[in-house]
Amino acid sequence: MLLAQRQLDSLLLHVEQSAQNMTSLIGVPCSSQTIQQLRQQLAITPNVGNIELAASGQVYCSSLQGVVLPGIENRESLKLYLSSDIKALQGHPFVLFHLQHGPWGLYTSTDGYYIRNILEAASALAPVSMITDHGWMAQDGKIHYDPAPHQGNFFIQSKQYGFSLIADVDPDAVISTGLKRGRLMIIILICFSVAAGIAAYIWSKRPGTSEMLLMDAMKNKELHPYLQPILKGEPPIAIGCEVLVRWLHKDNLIPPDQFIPLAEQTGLIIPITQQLIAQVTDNFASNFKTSKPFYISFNVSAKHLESEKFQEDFDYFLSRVGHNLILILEITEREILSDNTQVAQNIAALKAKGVRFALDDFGTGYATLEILKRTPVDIIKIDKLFTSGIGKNDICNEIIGNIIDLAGRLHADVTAEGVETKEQVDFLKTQGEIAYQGYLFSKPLSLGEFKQYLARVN
Ligand code: G
Ligand code: G
Ligand code: MN
Repeated sequence: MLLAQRQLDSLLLHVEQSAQNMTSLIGVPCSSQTIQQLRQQLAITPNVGNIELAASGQVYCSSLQGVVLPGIENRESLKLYLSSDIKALQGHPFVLFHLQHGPWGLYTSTDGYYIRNILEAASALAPVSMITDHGWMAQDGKIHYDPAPHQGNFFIQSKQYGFSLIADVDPDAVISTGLKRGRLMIIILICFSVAAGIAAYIWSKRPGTSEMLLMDAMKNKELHPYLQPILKGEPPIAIGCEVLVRWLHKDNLIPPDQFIPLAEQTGLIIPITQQLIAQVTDNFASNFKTSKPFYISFNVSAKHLESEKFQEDFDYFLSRVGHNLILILEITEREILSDNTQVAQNIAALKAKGVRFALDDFGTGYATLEILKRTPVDIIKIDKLFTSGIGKNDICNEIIGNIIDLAGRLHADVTAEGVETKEQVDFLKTQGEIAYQGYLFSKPLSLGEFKQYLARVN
C-alpha cells in the first residue's frame, strides 16, 4: 500500500504541476489562443487528461472540448476529488485537481484508469480503496459518493494530497495462507511482479506520452544545439556563445521552455545535455581554432549538477578542445540547487580545470543571494526582463546599475541578455565593460550558420 501511495503521489504531482503551470490562464477568456495553450500544456505533461477553466464553479473552457457552454458542469471548491460526471466523458472516472483564485477556477484531471491500475495492483491481499473528501474509488475503478462502507484496518494517508488508502486485511488469513501456501505465494508474487513490470513497460511505451516523445526525439537526433553569439568591446566582437537547445520535429521548431521543464522533472535533461555536449564538441569546438580566448556556455540543470557524473560529462568537452576555448556553465536561479557536498565537489573540481560558472536569469528567481553566498560565480547574466526595460522603466536602469555594482564587488563579469536596441547598448556602455547577448547582434544560430557568422564578423 505504501508503494501505491507513492505512485499516486507521483501521479498527482504531475496533475498539480500542470495546474501550477497554467495559473496565468485563470480567469482568461476562452479564445482559440487560450485553448491552444491548454492543449500545449496537456501535450507536455504526463498523465494529465484534461485542463479546464471555470468561473463560479462552472467550466467554460476545456482542452478537450474547447468552449464549454454554461450550466453544464458545476463543481464544488475542493482541492482534490473524484468524478465520473464530466459531460464529455459521461460515466468515465476522473480525478481532478482544483485551484481557485476568487471566482475563477482551474481544473486539471487525470484518467481514473491510471488510479484504478495502481489500486488493482495493490489489492493482491485485500481490496484497496482510495478515499478523498469528496468520494471514494474502489479497486474496480468505480467512484462512489456515499460514505466508505468499511473503515479498514490498514490505513495510509498521503502527506502531500488529500487522499487516503484503506484496506481490510485479515492478518490471520494472510499469515496462515502465507504459511500454508508459502511457495505458491512466492510464485504468484513473482508472476504478479513480472506481469506488473510488463504492464508498466507497455503502458510507459504508449505512443503519445510526452516523456516518450522526448525520448524518441533524442533517439531520432531531433534535438540540436543552436549557438547565440556573446559580444564585447567597442565595436562589439564575438567573444563566445551560449548553447541553446532546439527541438526540430517534422519541420516544427518546439521551443525549449515547452520541453525543458519535463526533461528536468523526468531526469531526461542529463542525457539531453550529454547529447548537446557531444554535438557541440564533435561538430564545432574540437576543430575550432582561435588565438584569443573564446567562451562556450552551456545551461545546466540542478539535477545534473547534483549528479556524480556531472564532471565526467563535461570532461568529454574539456579533453577534446584547444586551451583557448573556455567552458562556462550557467546555473539558473529559477531552480532550487541543493546545498550538498556533491554539488560543491562538482563545482570545485571543474573550476580547478578552468571552467567558469555563470549565474543565469539574475534577479528573476528566488535564491540569488543564497546561491551567490555559497557558489562564487565568475559571471552574472542580467535577465532580458531588465534589459528590455532600459529607457522605459527607471527601476530597470536602477536595478541594472545595482547588479553591475554587486558583480564588481564579487569580481564577477556581467553579460546582459536580450539586448535588442542600440539605446540599450548605449546605456549598458555607461555602466562598465559588459558583454552583450541578444537579437540586436544575432538570434541563436545552427552550428553551420554560427561558423559562417564568425567568418563574416570576426
Ligand atoms: O533558447 P530559449 O530559447 O528559448 O530558451 C528558453 C529557456 O530554456 C531558457 O531559460 C534556457 O535557459 C533554457 N534552455 C535552453 N537550452 C537549454 C539547455 O540545453 N539546457 C537547459 N537546462 N536549459 C536550456
Ligand atoms: O538561458 P536563458 O534563460 O538565459 O536563455 C536565453 C533566452 O533568451 C533564450 O530563450 C533565447 O532564445 C532568448 N533570447 C536571446 N536573445 C534575445 C533577445 O534579444 N530578445 C529576446 N526577447 N529573447 C532573447
Ligand atoms: Mn542561459
